Amino acid sequence: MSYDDTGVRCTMLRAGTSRGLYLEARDLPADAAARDDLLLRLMGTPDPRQIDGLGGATTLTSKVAVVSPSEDPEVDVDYLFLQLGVDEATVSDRQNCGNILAGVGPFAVERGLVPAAGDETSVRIRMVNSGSVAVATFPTPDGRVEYRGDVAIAGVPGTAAPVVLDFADTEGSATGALLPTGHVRDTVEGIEVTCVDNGMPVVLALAESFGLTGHEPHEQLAADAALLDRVDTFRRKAAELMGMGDVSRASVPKTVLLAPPRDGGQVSTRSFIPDQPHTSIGVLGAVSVVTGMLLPGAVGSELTAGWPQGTSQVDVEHPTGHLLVDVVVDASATPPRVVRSGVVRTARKLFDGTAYPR
Ligand code: NQM
Repeated sequence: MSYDDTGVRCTMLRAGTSRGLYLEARDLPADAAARDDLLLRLMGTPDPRQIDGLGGATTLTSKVAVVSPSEDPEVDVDYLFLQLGVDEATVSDRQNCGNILAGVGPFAVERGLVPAAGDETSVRIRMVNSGSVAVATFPTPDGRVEYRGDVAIAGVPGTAAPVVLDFADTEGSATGALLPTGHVRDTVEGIEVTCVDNGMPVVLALAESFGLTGHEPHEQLAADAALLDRVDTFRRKAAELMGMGDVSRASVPKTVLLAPPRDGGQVSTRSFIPDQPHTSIGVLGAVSVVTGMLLPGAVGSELTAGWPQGTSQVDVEHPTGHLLVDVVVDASATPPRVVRSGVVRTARKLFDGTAYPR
């Protein structure tokens, strides 16, 4: 079938601080190469402006969720995340996306893949990229998804209904281990790092190791070509230690630079995804950062000394505000174990209709 004439049924949602195209697997070609070609043409990739497609000229708005009913009785739907390039014709399934995940439950109810269950519906979602499961809970009064609400998240104007995400089995999502190098601390290019993967493989280093305060605005980091180059070389070397091989064309691992907080949070972060600075921070990226920091001896663990006792919520500062994550780690286990992780996001349906590839 040619999609050029018929187009393809597609929903666009803003989910967390990302925006994506949500499609049902049954509406797409079964062959992965044909599917990827169609998605690239829908998004308008490759083109730095994506002027002839639905992408928003950034990686955070060139994301796709492919959703299908699951054959596994333990979950409701399968969610495959695909990261499309902007100016390069790449489609990668090597990472999860916790922001796009926030739209999967509402999409599944909208499409009748999962029935609404009273005032609130919980959808069990398998993240196909890693095999791990998340439960998304959101309001569904009168059997319809309610996007309106009073929860504000940094990086998104206004307020919307909460989508609560609880993660399970995210340890080693892309690398097979919470500590992919086997150590809590390593040295890469003379810089002390902690490599950790609790949903997203990240390389943690102190911002001061890169001659930064860790409070620089996004625009300043984005304009610093020498820094971006250095971060990219650094993460490629770290990826080798993490057993990830050549990641020159992969969107993982991410680098996250840490600094003491300065806006009432518990840590300040500057993330690179993978070689451009993030305007905020990824969801699973932030979960992985906090997980790493909670391990004794890890880079950044010294910053946890003043963290309040009796709560597992951690306020992560990023260039455009705060992200609150909930992480419990059993650091006394060998190897350390994640007990719980979660986060609150919001989502909003932008359109539902037929999208035409170029
Ligand atoms: O870490 C960006 C985002 C992400 C990924 C990226 C994400 C996550 O902000 O779970 O959400 O790391 O490329 O959407």
